[in-house]
Amino acid sequence: MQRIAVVPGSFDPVTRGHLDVIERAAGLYDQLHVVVVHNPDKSALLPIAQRVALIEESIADAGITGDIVIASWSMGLLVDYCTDVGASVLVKGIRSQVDVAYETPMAIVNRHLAGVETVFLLPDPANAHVSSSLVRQVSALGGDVAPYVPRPVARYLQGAMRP
Ligand code: COD
Repeated sequence: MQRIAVVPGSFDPVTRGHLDVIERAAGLYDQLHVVVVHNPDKSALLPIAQRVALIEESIADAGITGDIVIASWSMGLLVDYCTDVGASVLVKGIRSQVDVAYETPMAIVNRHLAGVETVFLLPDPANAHVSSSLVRQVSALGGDVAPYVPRPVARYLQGAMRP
C-alpha cells in the first residue's frame, strides 16, 4: 500500500524552512501532496495560484525529487482533501512552543474527524527563525530576503518590489 502524506500551509510565500520540511517529508513517504490552504486568520500577500507556482519552481530549482503533487484546497476541511487523495498523514514543521500550541488541537481534531495522523518535524536550526510573515515584512521594507527563501521566490519578490 502506498504511504501518502500531505504537507499543508499558507506558503505566503514558501520559505527555505518550508522547503526543508517538504524535502525531508518527500524522503519519508511514497507520495507527497504539498497543499496551499487559505488560512482565514491571516491576510494574504500572494494569490493562491502564485504561491502554487512558486512552490513548483522552488522544488525544481532545489532539485528535490520524488512523487510530489502541488495543489490548493479551499473546499472545506483539510482532512477531506486527505481522504480524497488517500493520504493518512499530515506533516507539519514545529519551530517553537507557539507552533506546538497552535498545531496540537488541530492534530487531535483531524485524527477524530478522519483518522488522519499528524507527524511533526523539527526544523533545521538554520531555518528555525524563518517564517513567511518575516519574509513579507523584510520584503515590504526593501530588505534582502534571499537568505530566507528559495531562489525563485527571491527573484519574484525582487521583481514585485521594483517600481
Ligand atoms: N521550519 C519548519 N517548519 C516551518 C517553518 C520553518 N522555518 N515555517 C513554517 N513551518 C511550518 C509551520 O509550522 C506549519 O506547520 C507549516 O510549515 C505551514 O506554515 P504556514 O505559515 O505556511 O501555514 P499556516 O501556519 O498558516 O497553516 C495553515 C494551515 C492551513 C496548514 C492550517 O491552518 C491548517 O492545518 N488548517 C486546517 C483547516 C481545517 O481543516 N480546520 C478544521 C480542523 S482542525
